[in-house]
Amino acid sequence: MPTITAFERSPDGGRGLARDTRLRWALEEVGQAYEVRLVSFAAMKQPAHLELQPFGQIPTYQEGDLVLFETGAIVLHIAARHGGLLPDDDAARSRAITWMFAALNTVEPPILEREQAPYVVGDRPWRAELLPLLDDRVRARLGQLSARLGDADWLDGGFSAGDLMMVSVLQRLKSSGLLDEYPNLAAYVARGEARPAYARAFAAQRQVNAPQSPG
Ligand code: GTB
Repeated sequence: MPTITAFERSPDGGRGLARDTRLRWALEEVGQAYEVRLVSFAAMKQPAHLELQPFGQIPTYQEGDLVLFETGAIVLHIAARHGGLLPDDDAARSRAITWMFAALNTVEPPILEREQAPYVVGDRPWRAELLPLLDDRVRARLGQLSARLGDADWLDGGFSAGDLMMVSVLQRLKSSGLLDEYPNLAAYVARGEARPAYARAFAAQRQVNAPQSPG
């Protein structure tokens, strides 16, 4: 049974935004049981964890002798070994993987940049000019993605690992209000979250991070 690592207590208080949720979701989609080893921030920086994840982060994935890090690589590994997250047709499979990369390499970076900027910039005088520019960089990507999705349910045919990754990336914008400017993207995220496998993954991480709250 694979073992993943997750925050001992996520800073998001159980909103499911830490990246172990992506792995939990993928594992739930394919019906693979898993174990979770919780790690503290301090332990993540210690040699034993750095052996698994050279950047001192969660999540990691261990399956026998195999140790993986990077959620993209891990979800791809899970999807490649089980049915349900990648189409059988070769071309469709490659397109689904393309959407995984698009989520991680094209859509996620401006979202993270926008999220982290206030902490990086602090109270420097140009803060008020910079933050709206970063909002616009996110809007540019959302507009393009929204145009491509149109009124389809998923990015390319049926639900795939590409959608799992894209929904996970977009979730990070939920509290910003930006996603609501693109109703088809907001509905797309809601569709992902309505999947029973996502509900199980969310509940499992919430059990760790907000055990007193029903969610
Ligand atoms: N590219 C790597 C991957 O995809 O696996 C990135 C992994 C990563 O960013 N891990 C974060 C981490 O370990 C946790 S998920 N951070 C600690 C550190 O770097 O020291 C990112 C995250 C953290 C917190 C929230 N939150 O509170 O809302 C959301 C997302």
